[in-house]
Amino acid sequence: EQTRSHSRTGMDPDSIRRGIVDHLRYSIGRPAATLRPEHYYRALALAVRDRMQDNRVASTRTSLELGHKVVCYFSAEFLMGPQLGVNLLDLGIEAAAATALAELGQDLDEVLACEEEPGLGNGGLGRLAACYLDSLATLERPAIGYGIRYEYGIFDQEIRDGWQVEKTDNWLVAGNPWEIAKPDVSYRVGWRGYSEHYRDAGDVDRVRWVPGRVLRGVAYDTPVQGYDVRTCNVLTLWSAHAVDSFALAAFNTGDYYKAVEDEVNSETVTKVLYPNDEPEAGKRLRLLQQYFFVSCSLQHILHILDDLAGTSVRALPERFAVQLNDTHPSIAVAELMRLLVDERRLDWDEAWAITVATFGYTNHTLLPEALETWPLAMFDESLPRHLEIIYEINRRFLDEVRAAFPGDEARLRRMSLIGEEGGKTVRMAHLATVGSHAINGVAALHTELLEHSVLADFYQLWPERFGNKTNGVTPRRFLARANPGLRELLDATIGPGWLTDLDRLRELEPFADDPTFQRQWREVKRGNKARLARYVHEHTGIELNPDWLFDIQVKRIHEYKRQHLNVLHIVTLYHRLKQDPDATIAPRAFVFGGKAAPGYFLAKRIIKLINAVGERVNNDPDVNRFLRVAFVPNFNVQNAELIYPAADLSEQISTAGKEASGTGNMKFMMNGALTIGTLDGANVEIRDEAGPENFFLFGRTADEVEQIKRDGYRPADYVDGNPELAAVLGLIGDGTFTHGDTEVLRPVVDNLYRDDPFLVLADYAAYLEAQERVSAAWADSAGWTRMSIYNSARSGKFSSDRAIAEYCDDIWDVGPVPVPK
Ligand code: DL6
Repeated sequence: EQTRSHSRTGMDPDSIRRGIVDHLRYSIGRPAATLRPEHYYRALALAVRDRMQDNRVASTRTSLELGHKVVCYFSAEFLMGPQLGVNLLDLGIEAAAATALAELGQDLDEVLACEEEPGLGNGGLGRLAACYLDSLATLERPAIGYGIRYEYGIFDQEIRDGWQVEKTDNWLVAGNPWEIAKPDVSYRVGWRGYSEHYRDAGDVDRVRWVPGRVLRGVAYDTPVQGYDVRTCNVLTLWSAHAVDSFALAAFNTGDYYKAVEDEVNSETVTKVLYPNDEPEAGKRLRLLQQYFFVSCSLQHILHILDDLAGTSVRALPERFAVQLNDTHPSIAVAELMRLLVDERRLDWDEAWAITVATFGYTNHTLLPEALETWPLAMFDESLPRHLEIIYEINRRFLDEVRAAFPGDEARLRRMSLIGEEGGKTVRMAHLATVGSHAINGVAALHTELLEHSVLADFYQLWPERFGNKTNGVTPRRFLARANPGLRELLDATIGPGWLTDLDRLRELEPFADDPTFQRQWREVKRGNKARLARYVHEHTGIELNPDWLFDIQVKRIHEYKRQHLNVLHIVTLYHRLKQDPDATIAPRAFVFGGKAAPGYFLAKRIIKLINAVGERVNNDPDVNRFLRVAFVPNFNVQNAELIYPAADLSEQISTAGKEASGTGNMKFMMNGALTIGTLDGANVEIRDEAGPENFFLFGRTADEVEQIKRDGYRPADYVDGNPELAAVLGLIGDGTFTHGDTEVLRPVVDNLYRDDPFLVLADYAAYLEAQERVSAAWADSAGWTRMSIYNSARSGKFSSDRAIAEYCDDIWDVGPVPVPK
């Protein structure tokens, strides 16, 4: 048995080759002559999954047998990215797999390129969840990620005539070799209906919910392997189905069609990811999605608890820590109360103590329009019993507030779980806050703003519940996988081990001025730039010169992230070059990437603006010797891995106080880019770590932004006082970049001139000045290289391993559980 299992899942090239061949034959089943790289991809993925499953079984056994606490990360989004490459890295079998494939006449890179990435997230929030799963496994903490198995993830973006065009992302069409369907792990989830009061056998008043509709959730499990450890955790995603779909068919053919219709309707619940990076109130299906995955997950957790011999539901907080990733899963607070009070018949106080001890809540946004609320009437119709529970939570909570702040009626109104302004609503951030023992922001500045603005009243009531957990990103994917050249150089310079102890990058500092090391550093960067240039050329036809400064901004397109400020700089340079034919500037390639929410009018115009300016700049011989502009279509995890390592300059230019943290800023820094940025989100800490001399700071602070707004901001004043800015806006508005069309970009110019809600014009002059400092620094190649080395060397804090260790110590109380090899 031992030998058999060894040969089936051995880690040597021979066993892997046998695994591939077996899966080609038994799982894929195509004649040898018709096999293409995508078939080898699936066969290798299945062979790798087999090896992870061995670890998964051992991990489950270890954590259950030893009675350890498990982290449950509830998130409506997990932006996992391609799996094969990182799984090979984590298992330490990259070389063995390459050899095995070569023996079968296949190239690993070509096979890797066949993977369709699961885009089950919009941006930073979903990608953070994926990085955290990676670190939990690598730090050997037992964990389950719980989310939604969307059939269609974030749309694919095409650029046509400079405009974003959305295409559905049919990621499951060729099958998903990483997941294992678990039809036997299935739960019923109610919806609508009414509550019924009754007396139980012990003569106690009880309530039961009689749902009007019922769905069934089925688990799909994806193993999540830790790096260089045996721990393999799991991501459980729920898929919606009808209950007993065809049961009616036997009785009545008319009902047969009704039953099929029910099946189709039920499946729509997990059909598609909502493509907004900030939530949008009022979408009933979205509320159902949230409730659906939360209910399945909590039922699953209670089920695991029931299966543990001798463990009562009262032990929930000792065995499970549930983290709410933003408010999307916050209905969990009411659902757990329902499960405990209505179904498990605990009394309210005991159930509430368990609930609060179980949940932690991470806030990811301060933007008021992004704080999730649900219209009360819609909520009542959809989840009537939950609304009753929320009313009761609110009644008791407001009593507590009244006792702490007697006579403060305004405070009660501000803190209530029910909002009154503009029609009654359920405030999900308040529900999450009241139902959690720990509440955190995602960067130091963000947490401070949270404590003093959006959640100030709650902070005053329970200061001890608040804390900061600055985000982090996984160096396995964003350094080792994305930047193999740098990985090799690091191994050679500071020796192995840094990949799980990123603070060790500090050992690079003594080499920062060493000419040989500097040359090697520049060679790696140039190679990465050449690699990106090839990709850009292939996908846009635009040629970029890898010897130029690569100035990159990739992230969701949003006014507060201010891609248009970046464009104003480009147009300023264009204008200067056109005005003075003798002018020269340090040549720069500007690279953009990012998706706009399909309904976000201005964000889509900003994409058009970037592409229109790019078209003109790239084709004008007066300027294209110095400037190029490329928009990389369909920014996703896969092409992100090519983009971050190629940057010289990272654009982090959001209006101060608006970006909760940012995580792209960390990925750029790790890969040696210098940041031009505002004092916003984690930029503040990036600058602290890198040293102010290695960071290009500009712009108003969060306090100044608020002050300007209080004083009555008039953007036109900034145009009137700055002829160059006036000329730049004039060029955008007068059709220079749009073949004479003066209407296309008018909304962008008008918005800036009249409202400019994110202070683009107020920060324009400071941004230009900072960009001049960038150009001056770039002219000194050794100086720039030193700053680049310092940025990487000091990026250790931004590893998700550090962030997860803090969550484990301060919020979850979960220690390492090594799984014996
Ligand atoms: O915390 C992850 C990420 C932050 O880095 C970004 O700064 C922040 O904008 C993003 N927040 C959201 C908000 N979505 N909602 N709600 O995506 O979170």
